[in-house]
Formats: sequence, C-alpha cells, structure tokens
Amino acid sequence: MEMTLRWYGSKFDTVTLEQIRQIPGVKGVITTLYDTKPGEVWSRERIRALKDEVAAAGLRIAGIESVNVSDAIKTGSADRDKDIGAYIETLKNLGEEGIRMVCYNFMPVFDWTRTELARVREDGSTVLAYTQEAVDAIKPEEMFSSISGDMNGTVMPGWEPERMSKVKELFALYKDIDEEKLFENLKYFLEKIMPVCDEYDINMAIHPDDPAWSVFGLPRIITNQANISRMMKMVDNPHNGVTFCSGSYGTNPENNLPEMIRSLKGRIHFAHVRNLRFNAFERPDGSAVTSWTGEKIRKGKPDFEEACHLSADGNFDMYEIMKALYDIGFDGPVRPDHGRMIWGEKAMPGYGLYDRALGASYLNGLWEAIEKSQTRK
Ligand code: DNO
Repeated sequence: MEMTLRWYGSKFDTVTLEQIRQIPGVKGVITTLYDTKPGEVWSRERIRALKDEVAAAGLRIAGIESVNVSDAIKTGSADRDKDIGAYIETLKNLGEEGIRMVCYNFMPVFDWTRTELARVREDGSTVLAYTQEAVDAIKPEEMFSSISGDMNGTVMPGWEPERMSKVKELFALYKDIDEEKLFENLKYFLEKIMPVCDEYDINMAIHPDDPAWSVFGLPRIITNQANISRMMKMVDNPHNGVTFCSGSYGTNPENNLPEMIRSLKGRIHFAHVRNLRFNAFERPDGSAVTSWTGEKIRKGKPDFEEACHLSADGNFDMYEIMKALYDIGFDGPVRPDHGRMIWGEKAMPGYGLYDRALGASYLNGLWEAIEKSQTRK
C-alpha cells in the first residue's frame, strides 16, 4: 500500500504540499482540479501543471479524487452522452499523463452528508457528526445553511454554494430515479468508459454513499456488500473497482468491513481508512444492532461522530481493517480520512493537517506491525 494525503490544490487547501511532504511515509497525494465542473474536459495542460507542481514539492500524484460525474449521467437525461464523452476525454488526458486511479461517486444531489461539522468532543477537539433526528427535522434545501457557518471559509466537496442554491431543481431532476434506475445509469456509464480505462490501465474507484442509506428519500446504491457485488458483476472488468471507505460503509455498523474487504480482492483500488463512534443506532424497523466487532450499540435513531483514527477512540477495529487489506494483497493508495480539528487549526472540516498526519502515522504503524508479524514468523 502507498500512504497518501488528500490535497485540494494550492488555491483551495489550507494545507501545503511542503507540510504534506514532512508527514512520515507520505510520498503521494490524492488531488483534483477542484474548480472544474462535472461535464467539463480536463485539459492535458492543466493536468500536467498540477503534476509538475506536486513533483516540485517532492511528491507524486497517486490518484484523482474526484472526477465528478454529472447529474445528467446519474439521471440518464438527454445530455448524458455528451457528458460521458467529456469524461472519456478527461480519462484519456489523465492516462496520457500517467495517472491511473480515479475516484468518483454516484450519489444523487448530496455527496457525503453530515448534520454537524464541528461537534465538540470531551477533549475539546471538534469533529463531523450525523444525527438522523436532525435530518428528519430539516428540509433538504435548508441543509447547506444549517452547516455552512462551520465550513471555516472553505468550499467543501459536494457542497459548493452555487450547487446548493439549486437544491430544489436538483431534487426535481431525481424525482423519477429509484435504485434500479440508478444502477442502470451507472452500468451505462461504466460500459462506455471501460474501453478507455482498458487502454490506459485506469482503475475506476467508486466511493460509497455516505451515510450508507437513503437520505431525504433519494436513492443510494453503494451501501453494502450485496450491492457492491452486484455492481462488480454488472460490469465485470477489473478496472471497475471501488474506493473502500471504512467510514462510509461503516456508518451501518452491521456492514462487516473486514469481510467486505476480503470479498473485494482485486477490486479495491483506493482505501480511505477512518474510525467512527456510535452514540446510537437502529435498523429502519427500529430493532437494535450489534456491530461487526461484536459491540451492542445503544438503540436509537442513528447518531454517530467521527473519531480519531485509533481503534480505542471509536467502534471500529482498525487493526482488522488494515489486516484485511494486507491479506488481500492490497497495493493501492490509502489515505487517512477525515480528521478531528485539533491544536487550534482552522481548515476545511475533516481536512486539517494535524489529525490526518497523526492518522497516517498510526495506519503506517499498524501496517508495519502486520507486515513484520507475517514475514518474520
Ligand atoms: C468526503 C469524501 C467524498 C468523496 C467523494 C468521491 O470527505 O470522501 O466527498 O471524495 O464522494 O467522489
């Protein structure tokens, strides 16, 4: 595996490449052209300039997160072929520049959803958090204004103000789209892009829906083991793979993360590894759950917050997650994911420097221990 950090580009990130370079073991960044719109072609010149900028800091681009998929593609509307054409052109340009991993998502309207961006924890750090109660009490068009005050002046991916000002129109676009239709549209998209992925050996890595259930009545499909295997089978090409995001699949404590990882051998192209702490959870029918680690979770409407990466701080067994990745021979990029805001840092929520650097070091430590315990028996 290759330890990396997400970086939004010098115009958008509060963290610099020079800082990233000093995190032990981090040689690659996961980045994007943050100011491009879905449906737009990424020019070779801009990709090259980004690559050069990263290389000048002594780092390399380990992959792109994200090349976003347009609503026309997700809804299968009239413009989809035009947008797919542009997507293919972008993939070709990335391929020509030697970039071989692209993360994307197929979530309608909202990307990841949290109801709080700065919940204060007992140690004074702040984290992103989700309560079902808050989602149930709010209209989708109020979501952005309810959280934007805590964005620290940054533009968060999927929550761009221009997009959020059109939430009602966006909902209208998806009114006839159910899970089946979304699967169909995803299949159509993947079938069209696989030839260029084969030609340039580009691994497509779909990001799961976060949280792993429908919010505001919108369909969400990349949520559990059954649905991902359906997706892997429906376009059975190794370039059609996943971003294994522990924090997103893990929003459902019944998703057995190590088991899911093992079932995806050869199809995980990118991993986001982070931990969550559950304050309450229940199934849609109101029944209680025991998490995949064997812990009983307090019954109640879902309420979880993002913990630091350490197993002891949340409900996940991070050793088991890293061990499963090791066991399947995973050799792609890994990144620590959302970190807490600590030590007075002001940054994009989840994407400060300090706690992600701690996370990277911890995950590197787990990996070293796993590796040595396997090879020095
Ligand atoms: C959240 C991220 C997601 C992810 C996209 C991929 O912090 O993990 O926004 O980048 O869903 O397209």
